[in-house]
Amino acid sequence: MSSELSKSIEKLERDVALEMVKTRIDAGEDAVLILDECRAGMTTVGELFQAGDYFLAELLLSAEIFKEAVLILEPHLTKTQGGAPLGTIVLATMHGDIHDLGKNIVATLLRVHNFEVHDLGVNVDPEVLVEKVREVSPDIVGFSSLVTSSFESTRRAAELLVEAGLREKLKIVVGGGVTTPQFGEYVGADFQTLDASSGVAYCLEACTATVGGA
Ligand code: B12
Repeated sequence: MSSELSKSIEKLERDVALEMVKTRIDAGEDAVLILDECRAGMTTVGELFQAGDYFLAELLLSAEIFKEAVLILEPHLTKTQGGAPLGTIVLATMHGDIHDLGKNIVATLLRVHNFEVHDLGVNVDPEVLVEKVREVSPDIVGFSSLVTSSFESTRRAAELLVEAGLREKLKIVVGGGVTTPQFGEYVGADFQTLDASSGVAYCLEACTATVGGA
């Protein structure tokens, strides 16, 4: 996907990008689709960084632009339901990884869909995650992973859930730009995705099935 909006983010044209986001949301376009285009721009920024054309400063700047775009879009992600929460989710970016933009979007979308979300933040130790799972008995644990340096701690957290006898009571979902189906298998996840919408769709299905089948 390479739209004008993705390109303006890729080129770090803050004002152009934010103006486009405002104009398109005012014209009634779907906030989630606009977010997806912003994310595509971020992916290209990552590729430019990897190629040595961009440096950490550019990564940081892209993150700031993205955050501002999210601020504009957030009020337009309307609440779909009321009443009792559909399910409980513990979300975390594990030890070795400080990326949180994608995780924060997933958290917002899940709340919009009436899930109770416990977001543990970034650089989370596996033991801390397991403690939270013990405390709140979630239906789903969601791991966000953007750097390979967090792969091991993510897998360790999943292992600890098995060892604690908590694994069979919940589903594990992994997402984030560098994840693959192979990484999903490595962690023993039930679902792996590169986008928030399909992640939310999976969570909705998993919790509806639990409610219906219980
Ligand atoms: C912005 C950015 C940063 C920012 C992060 C700011 C922040 N607050 O998050 C800063 C500048 C801090 C940063 C730092 C670093 N970064 Co960086 N960064 C990026 C960049 C360009 C964009 C990431 C992003 O936010 N994308 C936008 C969001 C919305 O997309 P997303 O995270 O994929 O999330 C979506 C989906 O994946 C999904 N999702 C995400 N999580 C979850 C969870 C669940 C449960 C579900 C269902 C769905 C889901 O939903 C989201 C919305 O659709 C990526 C490039 C890329 N390809 O991703 C590199 C990238 C991730 N960074 C990289 C690197 C190397 C680093 C550094 C190590 C650089 C350095 N030398 O210091 C450090 C990391 C330090 C650390 N230990 O974590 C590499 C990682 C390579 C690798 N294979 O490990 C990448 C891939 C760039 C590259 N191509 O080289 N980075």
